[in-house]
Amino acid sequence: MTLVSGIAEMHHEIPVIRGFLSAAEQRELLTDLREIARIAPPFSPITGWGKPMSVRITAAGRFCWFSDRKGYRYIEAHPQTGQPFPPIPTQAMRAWRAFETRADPDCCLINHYREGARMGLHQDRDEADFSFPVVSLSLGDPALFRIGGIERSDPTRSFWLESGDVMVLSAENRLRFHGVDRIKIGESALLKTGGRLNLTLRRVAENSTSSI
Ligand SMILES: O=C(O)CCC(=O)C(=O)O
Ligand SMILES: [Mn+2]
Repeated sequence: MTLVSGIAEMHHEIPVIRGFLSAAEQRELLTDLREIARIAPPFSPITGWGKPMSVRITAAGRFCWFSDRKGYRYIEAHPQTGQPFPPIPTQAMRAWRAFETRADPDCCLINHYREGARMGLHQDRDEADFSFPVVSLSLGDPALFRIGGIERSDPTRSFWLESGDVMVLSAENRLRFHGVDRIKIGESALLKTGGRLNLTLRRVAENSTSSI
């Protein structure tokens, strides 16, 4: 693995590249994300229990993760507009290509955490080929990220993910259970209204050839 910039720290053997995105690159990405949110407005998926998730999501690229009472799956059109999702932003694509050059991602899931939002412990296992990583980018307020093993009951460890950090879940880390316990609201000045954005770049389909 090539570490393009910043210092890699190992947390539970998970590579986190602190400050992968410079302040200017974070602002550039945020500008693109605002445009994406205008075209593909963030929504709160409904869990299998019928409760809306506390995180609001949207996506760039071919696929967006989605959940309703029927279960969860990847979708190719925005649930409200019916339109395809916009292209993956340049800075996000750059982050993926720093770690994976065999093929581009076909999904950039965008999670927005406001005060009180969290994400329960889960695995990312709805993608076709686990030999491709999940590359995660954090923007805005810090998140207390929890990661365990490949069984739900395995012990977990927590660390903070901050604005500009990139984390790579690959190889033996790809199927570890993980989640976000809380956000430290008001720490970062990047998002005017506070909160955190998390982008996860993924390769969902076996056969996606383009990056959009
Ligand atoms: O927000 C994060 O850091 C994790 C997000 C996540 O696990 C997911 O979207 O599947
Ligand atoms: Mn996940």
